[in-house]
Order: sequence, then C-alpha cells, then structure tokens
Amino acid sequence: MEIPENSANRQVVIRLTPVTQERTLILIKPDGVRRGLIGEVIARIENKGYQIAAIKSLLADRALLTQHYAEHEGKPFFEPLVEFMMSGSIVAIVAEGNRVIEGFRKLAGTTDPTTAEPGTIRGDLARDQGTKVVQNIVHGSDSPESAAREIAIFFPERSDLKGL
Ligand code: DAT
Ligand code: MG
Repeated sequence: MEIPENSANRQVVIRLTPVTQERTLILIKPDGVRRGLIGEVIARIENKGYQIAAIKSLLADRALLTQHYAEHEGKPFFEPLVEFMMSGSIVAIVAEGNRVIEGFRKLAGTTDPTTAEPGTIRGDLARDQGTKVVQNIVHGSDSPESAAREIAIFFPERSDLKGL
C-alpha cells in the first residue's frame, strides 16, 4: 500500500521502523556502587548511544545470584563471587541498541581488570584487589540467549522486555 507523503504519516513510518535489534543485561556490581561509579557507567552506556530501557537498584540474594551465575557453579570463585555480589546494592540495567551485547562487552573490557584495555570501564576504573573473586565493576550478558535469560531474572515484571 502506498503511504501518502505528509508529516503525520512520516511520523508513523518512523515510529514503526525497527530501531531496537538487541537488548542486554548490565549490572553495576557492589564495587562500582560503593565507589560512586553509577553515573560514570551510565554515561558510558548513553554516550555510546545505547538506550536505557529499564533500571533499578537492588540487593541481590543468594537464590537470584545462583540463577544468574548458574554457568559458574562448582568453580573455585563461585562462592566468593556470590558473597561479593551480595555485599552491597547493585544496579540492574537493560540497554538496547543494534549489537548492544557485543558493544557493551567492548565498553566493559576483558574480565581481568589489570589487563583490560585502558579506555574500557574495567581498564580505566578497576584493578586487582588481591581477592579470590575478580572485582570488575560491571557485568554484561555474553549472548542473546544469556541476555534473554538474565533480563527475565532481574526484570520478571517487565514482560514488555521479552522477545528480542
Ligand atoms: P565476565 O564477567 O567477563 O563475563 P565470567 O562470566 O567468566 O566473566 O565470570 C563472572 C565473574 O566472575 C567475573 O566478572 C569475575 C569473576 N571471575 C571470573 N573468572 C574468575 C577467576 N578465574 N578468578 C576469580 N574471579 C573470576
Ligand atoms: Mg560472563
């Protein structure tokens, strides 16, 4: 069907254009919150051009973290990781944008903050603390499957965020 050219129709077409190709779950971990880096992390996400679709501060409990970190159960750093993640409040964020999963992992930098590239969140803002678990400011989903699973864990009430 031909859509007549007028400004009202142009707005409809723009609204219907798919702009969100992907979502990811980002966590600002207790070390980031304790150090007052919530704003810094959010600024990096927004400055890159990703949209924040949902955000909340919470104290995660063991059940939630065991679900979230299921892939790491049985590893030597699992218990320290859960204890660390329960040590203070965290901020959970759903960010949206084309290739946001890969893009945020790039912004975050590699897992080990000592060798994470300068310019990344972990490279600029974290270092080895000599603890059993690596404290590295942020979490970011590593695949579309993980993102869908993790978003459902942290935002079960947001059925509108399902399905990407
Ligand atoms: P990432 O957060 O980069 O996806 P991951 O999923 O392998 O890394 O591990 C989850 C978190 O656990 C990570 O952010 C820091 C901690 N961690 C990972 N490997 C570790 C190790 N070998 N020793 C101590 N802590 C580790
Ligand atoms: Mg991971």
